[in-house]
Amino acid sequence: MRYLGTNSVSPKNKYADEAFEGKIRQPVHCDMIHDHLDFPFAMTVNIPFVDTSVDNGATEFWLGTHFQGNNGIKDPALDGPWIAGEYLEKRRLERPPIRPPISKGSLLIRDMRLWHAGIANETSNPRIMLSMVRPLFSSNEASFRQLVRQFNADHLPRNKQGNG
Ligand SMILES: O=C(O)CCC(=O)C(=O)O
Repeated sequence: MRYLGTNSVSPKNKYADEAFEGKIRQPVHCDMIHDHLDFPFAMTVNIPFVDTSVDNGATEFWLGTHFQGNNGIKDPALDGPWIAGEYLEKRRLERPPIRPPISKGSLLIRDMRLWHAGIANETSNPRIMLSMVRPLFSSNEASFRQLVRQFNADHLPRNKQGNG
């Protein structure tokens, strides 16, 4: 479990409080700052503890972006998982983001690579949401090690491929 009580990437980063009234929106990001694998490898589960709506900052989702994840498109000027503006603007023209209302207690399960952002809460009631990231494979599973070997073979120079 990453946090309970606010809903942001990390309590340490400056966008941690967008769940409360009057805060700024998060930059668009995928979960986790490391480069992503090219296949589904982790899921995020969100459970809002209050009904979410556009007014209280319902999360913005960029559908279809999980196929790309964050590979090579993080903003190098910012210290974080944030997607660079040029990629956001390109994607916005292809398929703009959505902000669906989500009922309290719903389970929202998404590929961890999906671009998303928490939005400023315009109400005086905190928008509380539980957020958990779970791997889809155990790192001991042969099938997972095979996928990582294949990924490395496709993406890394031969001297950096290791044994997977
Ligand atoms: O505050 C939000 O709605 C988004 C939180 C978030 O970035 C996450 O759960 O990974």
